[in-house]
Amino acid sequence: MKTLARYALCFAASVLVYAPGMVRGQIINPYRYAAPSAGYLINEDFEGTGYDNSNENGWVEVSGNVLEDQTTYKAKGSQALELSISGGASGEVYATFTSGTTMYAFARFYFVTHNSAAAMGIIALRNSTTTMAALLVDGTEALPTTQVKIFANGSAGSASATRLSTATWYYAWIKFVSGGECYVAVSASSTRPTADGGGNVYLTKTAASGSVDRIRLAHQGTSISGTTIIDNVLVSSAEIGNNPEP
Ligand SMILES: [Ca+2]
Ligand SMILES: [Ca+2]
Repeated sequence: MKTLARYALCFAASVLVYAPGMVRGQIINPYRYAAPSAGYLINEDFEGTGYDNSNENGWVEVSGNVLEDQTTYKAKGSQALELSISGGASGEVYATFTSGTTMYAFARFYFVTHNSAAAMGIIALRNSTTTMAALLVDGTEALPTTQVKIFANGSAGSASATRLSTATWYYAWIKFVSGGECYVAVSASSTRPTADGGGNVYLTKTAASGSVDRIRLAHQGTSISGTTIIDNVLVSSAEIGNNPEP
């Protein structure tokens, strides 16, 4: 390479690696600006003060008592999200991501208390106006067990043969595909179920056509009181398998 061209290349490279606040010549740690985990649109463990800040748009706390630094109950690391409501309030927290027509999500959840008189969305894949696919727990079963349903195309499907309990960490998976068959899967083990019953939840329903750009967690309506913990939240355009990101 000719000397002039070499100087030009070196200058261009030095401009490219320089950023405000840096000492010129400092090498950028490539991991500092890397995505939190390859392939995930959201990868949130609630570690450290506040959120992981692992997606560009962050989290929005709409209502309820939302504690993102809760340390008593956690599935991964030392902190998890707690959402609790009482006295006829509602609770909602969500995060946005790049819109898609096929989307998968995963989370760990745990009921500390659950006094439900209405459906509650544990994981919902939504757009700004519509829930396209969601994992619901229904309020019609006696405590401490509760029914699980899939919500898609404007209504809930039939209940799972398996009921959920308080004081148990569950793994949850959900699939949304525009105009196609969605699933919700729940297990106390890290293996994603493909059949309903025997302690596992696996339910399917056809979704309406549309796209999703946000995940809503532990959404509680005004007829519910209780405390729900969420940890290890993942969103991807590719299917999420057994025990991801343990
Ligand atoms: Ca955590
Ligand atoms: Ca935190």
